[in-house]
Amino acid sequence: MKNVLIIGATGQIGTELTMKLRNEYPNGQIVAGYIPGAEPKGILAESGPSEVVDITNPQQIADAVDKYKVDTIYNLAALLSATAEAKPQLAYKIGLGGLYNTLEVAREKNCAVFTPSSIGSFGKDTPKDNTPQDTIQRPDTIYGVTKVAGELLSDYYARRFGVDTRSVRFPGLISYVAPPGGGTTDYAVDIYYHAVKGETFKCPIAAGTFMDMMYMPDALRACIEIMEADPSRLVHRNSFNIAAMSFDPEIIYKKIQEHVPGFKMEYEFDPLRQAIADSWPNSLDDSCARNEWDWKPEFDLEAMTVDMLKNLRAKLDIK
Ligand code: AKB
Repeated sequence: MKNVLIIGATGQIGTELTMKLRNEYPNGQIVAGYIPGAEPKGILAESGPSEVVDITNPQQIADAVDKYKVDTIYNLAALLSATAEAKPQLAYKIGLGGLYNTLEVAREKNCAVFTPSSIGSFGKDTPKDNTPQDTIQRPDTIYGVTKVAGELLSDYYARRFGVDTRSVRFPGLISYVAPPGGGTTDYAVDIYYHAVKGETFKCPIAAGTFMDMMYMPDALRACIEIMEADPSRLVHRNSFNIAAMSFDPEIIYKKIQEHVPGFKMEYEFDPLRQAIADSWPNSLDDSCARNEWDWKPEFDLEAMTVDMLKNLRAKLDIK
């Protein structure tokens, strides 16, 4: 990996991944691809090249790949699960149409491709606890449909055309730099903002709803380690279960209260997000990722909470 195009570079993952890649590959061109209206700002804009790359426009992808001699594409463009339900046609166009455009450019120009899948690729019929790597994937959401189809399409391009496609199934990602938008797991980010601001948090997800979650530094390492993994060890490609922690709203609430004693949470149920969460696994088995490319998370709930609270207080200038 030397010259990299990140499509969706100003989103929750892209903002931090672009900066990490620029730090770790100082001799490469790390190109922040963005859509008009979501321009890179500050250090993201100043620290390297950026280009308008709308994933629904294959020519823009091809032009950026040619201009910077890109060898690896991180395809981070997607509508998250709840937003995707409100705009299913657009979710399909970006999630699957965009992936097709990316894979075609990669096939023609010999690029490796990373496209995240998600715990959203599973559905009600999937075993809920310790969900295996290879299991039933019959999601009810358009987000999940694009993720499962994307896994299959990416494996097809690897098998049929030799495109080096690799991927992980992300849990809910918790971070303080750029906000997520429109996901089912976003509550686990929002709760920290409310805690540091001294506000009561209204939780949209019911007590007892367990989902896998991960702190962003672990997710960023996964993005890079999977693309750097020795291909001869990979039995799977698209997509690996990865896991770090699993909790329900009560567990994260109590953990934050240990550090912010007066913090209060109430429930304000969101039927759409609850239905989506109910169809997703409680916890994933990530042993294939551990065996095939030595995946190992570093942050548990306690370590993440300490770091999130510290960084959010600094970001929001709250003592
Ligand atoms: C979402 O909630 O939609 C995402 C995901 C788990 O893929 N965070």
